[in-house]
Amino acid sequence: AYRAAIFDLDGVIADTARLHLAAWQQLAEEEGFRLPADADERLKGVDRMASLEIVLEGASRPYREDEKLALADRKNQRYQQLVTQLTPADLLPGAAQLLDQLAEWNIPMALASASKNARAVIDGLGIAHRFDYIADAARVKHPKPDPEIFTLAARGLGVEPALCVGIEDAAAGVTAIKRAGMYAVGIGDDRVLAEADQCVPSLADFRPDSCFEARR
Ligand code: B16
Ligand code: MG
Repeated sequence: AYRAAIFDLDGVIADTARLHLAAWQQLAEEEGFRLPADADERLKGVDRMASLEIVLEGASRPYREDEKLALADRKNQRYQQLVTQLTPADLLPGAAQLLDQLAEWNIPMALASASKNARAVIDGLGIAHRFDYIADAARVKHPKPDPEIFTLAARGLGVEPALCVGIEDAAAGVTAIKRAGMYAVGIGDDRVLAEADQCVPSLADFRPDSCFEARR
């Protein structure tokens, strides 16, 4: 059995992808352009500045570096406003039950989210007390699919990567988990997440006893 669980946040535990998208949409409207049609899928797990580059594909003029930083900042202000409205009702199906079960089994848990707003999100969702370690996205130099954030989370928990289970909804995230040497659970479409060791449509379909057992 594995010894620790390391979770991605957006799209796995929290229904926040729609909030990111709404904030980008608002920005695009203010700037007078449209988001690329496949923006929602492509923005999954991608950090803020890389997300901006995707969003700007639809823009009608090039933006300077200083303008890009200002745009990213404006999007983040819109997003943070939306995050203040999060409640436990915004947990994705199965998330609360799984966190409860793993806590009961004494399985250490960490968060490995690319979001610099992860702390505010889990506070709003009422699940901050479940995590023994939160990998700080601001400290991570190489974004997913680099394994850095998952490796950092395992180190934070003090558990060897080979004994960790990583749980992700983005293909780049699943790749990051595998490169970290962990067992990967994919949440979503198994054609997109083909690299995962196990793929389920949602956390509600994940059987904790397929990876973990109670510890004392
Ligand atoms: P922020 P994850 C990612 O979180 C989101 O999926 C992605 O859409 C977002 O742009 C990124 O966090 C950065 O978020 O702007 O709040 O720092 O899926 O890795 O939990
Ligand atoms: Mg995600």
